[in-house]
Amino acid sequence: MAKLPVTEEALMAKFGPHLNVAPPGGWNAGLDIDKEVKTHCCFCGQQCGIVLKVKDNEIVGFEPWYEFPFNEGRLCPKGVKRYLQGSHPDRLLAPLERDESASDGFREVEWDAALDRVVSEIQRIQEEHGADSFAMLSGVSLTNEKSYLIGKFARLALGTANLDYNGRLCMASAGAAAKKALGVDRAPNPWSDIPLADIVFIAGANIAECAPITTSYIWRARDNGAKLIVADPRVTPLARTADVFLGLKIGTDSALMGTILHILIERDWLDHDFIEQHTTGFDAAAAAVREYTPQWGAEITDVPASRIEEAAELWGTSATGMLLHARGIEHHTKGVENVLSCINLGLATGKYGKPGCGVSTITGQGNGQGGREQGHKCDQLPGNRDITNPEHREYIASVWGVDESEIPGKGLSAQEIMNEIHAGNIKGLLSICFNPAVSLPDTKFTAEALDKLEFYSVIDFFMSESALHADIVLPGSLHEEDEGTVTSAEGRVIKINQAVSPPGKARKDWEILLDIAERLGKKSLFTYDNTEEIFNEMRIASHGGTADYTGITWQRVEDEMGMFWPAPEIGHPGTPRLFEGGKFFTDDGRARFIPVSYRPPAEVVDDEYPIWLTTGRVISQYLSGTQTRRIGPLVDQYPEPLCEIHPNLAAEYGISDGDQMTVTSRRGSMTLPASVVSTIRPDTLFIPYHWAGKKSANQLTQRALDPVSKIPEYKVSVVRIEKADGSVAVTDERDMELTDGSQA
Ligand SMILES: Nc1nc2c(c(=O)[nH]1)N[C@H]1C(S)=C(S)[C@@H](COP(=O)(O)OP(=O)(O)OC[C@H]3O[C@@H](n4cnc5c(=O)[nH]c(N)nc54)[C@H](O)[C@@H]3O)O[C@H]1N2
Ligand SMILES: Nc1nc2c(c(=O)[nH]1)N[C@H]1C(S)=C(S)[C@@H](COP(=O)(O)OP(=O)(O)OC[C@H]3O[C@@H](n4cnc5c(=O)[nH]c(N)nc54)[C@H](O)[C@@H]3O)O[C@H]1N2
Ligand code: SF4
Ligand SMILES: [Mo]
Repeated sequence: MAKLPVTEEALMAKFGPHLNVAPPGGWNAGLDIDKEVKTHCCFCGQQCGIVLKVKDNEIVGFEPWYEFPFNEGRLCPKGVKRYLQGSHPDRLLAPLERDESASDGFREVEWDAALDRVVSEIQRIQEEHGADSFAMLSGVSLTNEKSYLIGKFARLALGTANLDYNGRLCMASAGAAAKKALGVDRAPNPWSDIPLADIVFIAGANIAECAPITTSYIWRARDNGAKLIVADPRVTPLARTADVFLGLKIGTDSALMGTILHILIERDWLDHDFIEQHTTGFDAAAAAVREYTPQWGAEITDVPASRIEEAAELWGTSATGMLLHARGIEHHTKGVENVLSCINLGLATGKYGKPGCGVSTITGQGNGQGGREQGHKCDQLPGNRDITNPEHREYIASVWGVDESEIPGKGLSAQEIMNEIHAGNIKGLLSICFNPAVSLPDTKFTAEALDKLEFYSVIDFFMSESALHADIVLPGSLHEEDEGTVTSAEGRVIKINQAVSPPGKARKDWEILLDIAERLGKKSLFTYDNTEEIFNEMRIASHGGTADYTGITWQRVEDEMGMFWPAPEIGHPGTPRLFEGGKFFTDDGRARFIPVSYRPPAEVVDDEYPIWLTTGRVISQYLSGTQTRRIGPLVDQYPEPLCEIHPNLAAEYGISDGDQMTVTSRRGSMTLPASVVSTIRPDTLFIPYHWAGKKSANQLTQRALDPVSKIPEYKVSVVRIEKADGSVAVTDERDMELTDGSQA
């Protein structure tokens, strides 16, 4: 049964996205303000410091926060415009219940009625189909406190094993690889080490657009004489300045890194002392790349052999170096192997535990780091503990005051949950801070799955595309409407401060969860009066785990403008640089080389689908776009998805810049304007994924998963293309009515 009772147009007219172009009260609002609040940007994992200006419980502007050490006042376009999401006309102000007879599909209900319905549906479904038939999905734009609370809530209040989070789509490959090889999942070095590196190697990361403030660290390294290597199928803004650009074929990173390891071994650009004293498994890793000659590497990756040799020489002969990678190498069915192949390069040359060294993922979401430690992953308990480990379970059970047997076992990962919903085995879902209708691969499949749910409830502050499928929508809190901590890409725990209170009948996310827990009869396990109490319990729960927050207090985080975990006891200074003295977090203290052999992606080009497609981001839009597609100046900067295509390929199909083109994969088809650029490989297209419906790149992507991290292969699909006639009807959000925000 399709659940949307009314037309897309009616829903959009009511719920947007509409655009906000000015603060409440107009542009003069900032002159006379009530207070300034030092906090952090609500978007990416850089977590730049920012000062929000508040008047009459509305955010009316911002100032740079120059003292905050990470960004020293700098902000990217999203940070500059973030304040326009507060007081937005689309803000959800009351609980909504699906109503087939309402013209826009939903009617407002009181909190009691909404929560009673949620709880009665949870109980009905679990009684009929078992506890695990009700699943929960969460997200890491949420604070550490909320992440921890959700892990406990799902296991003890819902009693389900099936809890997972949107980091599964993001850092899961990097995390799995780092834990395997190094015993811990965190950036090894703080960003202040980047300017100390002699070589900076960027693999599959569009730093200037997706981690914009990191760019300034790389400029500082350049000023100090560092060389730059970039591996990317596109000449990204930073790649334009690289000493060595490796414009590889998508899906071939482990072949590239394996070839570099082969060359390091052949030329003896190795740190033998480090390998001997601090690692195991070198011989097996070396054996795996024995045949990976530069010629072989060139054939697989389509990068000239001499250029791979140049990269190997720069990396192998530099005393210090940092390799920074992101989703470009991680969003693959071999995402974990790709990351391991990078870690092997760091270990082989001894680039760990020292200033200016380290192989590091660039964490994506705002709390992508902290959120992946506090136990809302399907296989995890707080402190980055393992839910299948009996000792770990016993410890967390003692903190929670329950019997170990009351904690469910390992559940399904995010995409697997959606697969089981589609198969009819999971019947109910509560999601918070996750927009699977846009962000999961194969959107047609996801929409079908959401419509099969017997009951679906969403906690969000805007009507996300997923929420349009919900039975009950609960208005939660924006970043600036609550306080708590997040942990930035560097591993720095920082404080989010509340600037305004939730408007209308909207409530803080954690209070909503506490109310549901109470109605499920679990009040005694969730007795927090404020989020600091949740944090303090989380510190105890993390004690003895790898992500140990014991010595981190809210007060110290504020006073010191952030603290790096681990801080295993009170008074501990925190740990900005991991692995000093070559001590890793594995049982024997040694890092593990893991052998990596190249294998092709899940889909490869053929006669029917002869062109590679990759997907990713642009600077002015953020993730599934629920927030940034509502902010006028950001939409102006990049209003709709464009398909990047090389001039040679475009010419082959008679496509000119701006022409509509149709891109078709085995999953679906979309028509969008071509952006003819010479900065992309001639055999590959790139489409940013921040839009919904007919503009969603995930109409084309596939559900193939990495067997270990369960991350989808967003970065490799195969497609065919054709020029479309110019008159394709697509709902264009820019046509929506503009507002100056004063109507909110
Ligand atoms: N503006 C903006 N910034 C963001 C976000 C956002 O949505 N918008 N999201 C945040 C989040 S959650 C994340 S995860 C990060 C993501 O940050 P990034 O990973 O840097 O961003 P992506 O655009 O997903 O992909 C990065 C690069 O991978 C390249 N690539 C594609 N396929 C391959 C391949 O097979 N091999 C290699 N080596 N490269 C490949 C693409 O060309 C692209 O330049 O950004 C964070 N910051
Ligand atoms: N094709 C393709 N698809 C991709 C990717 C790609 O590169 N290509 N990248 C993947 C990656 S790396 C990521 S991280 C995912 C992201 O995918 P999602 O996590 O689904 O994207 P978000 O836009 O962050 O969705 C979060 C939802 O939570 C809401 N929200 C944000 N903050 C809060 C909060 O504090 N409280 C509450 N209650 N709600 C909140 C937002 O309004 C939004 O509706 O997308 C993935 N999808
Ligand atoms: S770099 Fe990230 S955290 Fe900093 S302003 Fe931009 S989006 Fe916000
Ligand atoms: Mo991400």
